[in-house]
Amino acid sequence: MRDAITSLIGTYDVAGRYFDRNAIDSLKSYFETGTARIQAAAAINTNAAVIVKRSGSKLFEDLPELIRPGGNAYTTRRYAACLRDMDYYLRYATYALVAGNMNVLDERVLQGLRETYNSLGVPIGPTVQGIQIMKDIVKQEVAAAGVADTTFVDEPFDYMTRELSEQDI
Ligand SMILES: CCC1=C(C)/C(=C/C2=NC(=C\c3[nH]c(/C=C4\NC(=O)[C@H](C)[C@H]4CC)c(C)c3CCC(=O)O)/C(CCC(=O)O)=C2C)NC1=O
Repeated sequence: MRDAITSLIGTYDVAGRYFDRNAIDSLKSYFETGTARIQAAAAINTNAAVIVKRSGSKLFEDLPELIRPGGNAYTTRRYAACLRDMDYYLRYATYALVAGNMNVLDERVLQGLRETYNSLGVPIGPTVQGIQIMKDIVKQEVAAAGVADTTFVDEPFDYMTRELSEQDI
């Protein structure tokens, strides 16, 4: 699992080089955004259960067929599995935000996920929609916690969306 620092060191070490201007700039930006990333993590931790619940409710409101007979989240067990997945996405997005690097998402969340979903008939489009709904709710919470620019919060959610949506050719 890598974070912003270890991944930078890895890159420069492979080349046997000292940090150059680019490296210093990205280190600067990592440390400058540190407080905001930690504030975001704190806001998410405090509100995680509510964020998951609200994201699920909004998703099922937008796509009610998911929880009707024949829908993938129909039955209590599958409804709960869906919300549990949303909770995974939120928790790992928080780790990625703190790490300043998306590698944890590849290693712990996305590897083999599309195949699992396809084999269980879990629809990718609605899952992606759920992740995007959650992103918006998280950004509201982070803004409410006093973080002025919440743009950086997009990255892990957009990353998961992109990786999940990508089609094998
Ligand atoms: C930490 C990394 C990690 C992830 C991401 C993960 C996902 C994951 N979601 C699963 C199932 C599932 N995932 C969903 C999710 C949904 N169905 C919908 O209609 C919605 C669109 C969506 C919720 C947004 C459902 C309903 C199941 C159960 C499917 C079934 O068993 O028929 C399964 C199959 C095994 C199980 O049921 O536990 C896995 C592995 N597991 C992991 O360990």
